Amino acid sequence: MIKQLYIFILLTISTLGIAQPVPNVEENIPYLMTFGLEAETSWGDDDFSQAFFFLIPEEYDQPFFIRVFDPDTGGDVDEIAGDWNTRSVYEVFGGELCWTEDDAKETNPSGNYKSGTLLASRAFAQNPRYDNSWYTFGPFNPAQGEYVEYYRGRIFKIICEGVAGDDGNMYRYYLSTDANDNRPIEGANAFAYEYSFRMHNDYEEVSHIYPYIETGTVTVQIRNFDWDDDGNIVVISVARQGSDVMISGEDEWWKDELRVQDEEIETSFDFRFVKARPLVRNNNVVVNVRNQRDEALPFYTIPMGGVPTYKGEVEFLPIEE
Ligand SMILES: [Ca+2]
Ligand SMILES: [Ca+2]
Ligand SMILES: [Ca+2]
Ligand SMILES: [Ca+2]
Repeated sequence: MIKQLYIFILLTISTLGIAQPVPNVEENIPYLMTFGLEAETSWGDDDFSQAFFFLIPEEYDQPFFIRVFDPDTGGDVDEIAGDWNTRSVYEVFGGELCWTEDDAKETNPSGNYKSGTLLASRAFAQNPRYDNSWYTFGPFNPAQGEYVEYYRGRIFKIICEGVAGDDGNMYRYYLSTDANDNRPIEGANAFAYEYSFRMHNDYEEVSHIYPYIETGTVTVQIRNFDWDDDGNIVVISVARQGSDVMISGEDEWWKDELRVQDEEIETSFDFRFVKARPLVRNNNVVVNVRNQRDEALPFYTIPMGGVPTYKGEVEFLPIEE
C-alpha cells in the first residue's frame, strides 16, 4: 500500500509538474479564507481557523520557505465588515506529532491541533506593506519536519487563525526554495482536512478540490457550509460521470453520502463547484469529507494519481439506509 502510494506520488509528479501554489492551478480557487473570530459565521467561515500541511519529499535536503500572499486583512482582496479590525496569526509547526497527532487531522480547531514544535509565527492586521504582496516564513530545514513513512517525506503544518476582528482574510501559500520568488520543490505536495475558501466572482469559473480515496473507504460523507445556494457541487471520478451533492444554504452545514465504487479506491475524487446564475458574489464556503469511520479525508492540492477522468459506464448501487 505504501509502495503503491509512492508510485502514485511519482506518477503525479511526472504527469502534473511541480507547481506548489496553494491553492493549486488545477483547483482554480482564488483564495483561502479565514475570518476574524468576532465575525458572524453567516459570512462563510465556521471556525476562524485553517490548517494546511506541506509534504517535503525525503530526497530534498535544502532550505525552503513558506510564502504567504496577502497575509494582511485590508486593501483589495480581503472582505471588510465595518472597518478593518482583524488580526490573523500564522503559525508554522514541525517536529514529532505535527501530523500524526489525531487532533491535527480533524476539521475543528480543538484539543491538541497545534501539535508539534512551533518553528515560526507572525501576526498581521491591516498592513499596506503586505497587501497584495508576499511575506516569507523561513528558511526551514527539512529535518525540522515530522518524518512520515507513509509519505516518504517530512511534514510541516501552517495554521492561520483570525484572533481578533470580524473581517475576512483572503490569502494563498507557496512552498518555495527561494525567499524572494516562487520556485517549487520537486515532488512536494500540500494537503488539508478542511478547506475554507473563496469562490470566484465569475460564474464561468469552476473551482475543484480533490479528496483522495484511501484503501478501505466504503462511503464518503461530504459536508459543506454556507454554500448560499450558489449553483451545484458535482462529484466526478473514474467511475462517476457527475453526481450532484446536497448543498447548504446560509450559515448552515449540509451533508450528503456517496458509496465508493471499487474502481475509485486509490484515486482522487474531483469535487466541482459550479456557480449559479445570476452571480452570487463573495461566496465563502467550507468543505470537508469523512469516511465511514468518521475520519476526515485529506484534499491534496496536487491530486493523487492525477485529475480523475470518467472511464465509462458503471452500475451504481443505492446506499442502504
Ligand atoms: Ca471589521
Ligand atoms: Ca490585503
Ligand atoms: Ca489577506
Ligand atoms: Ca457563503
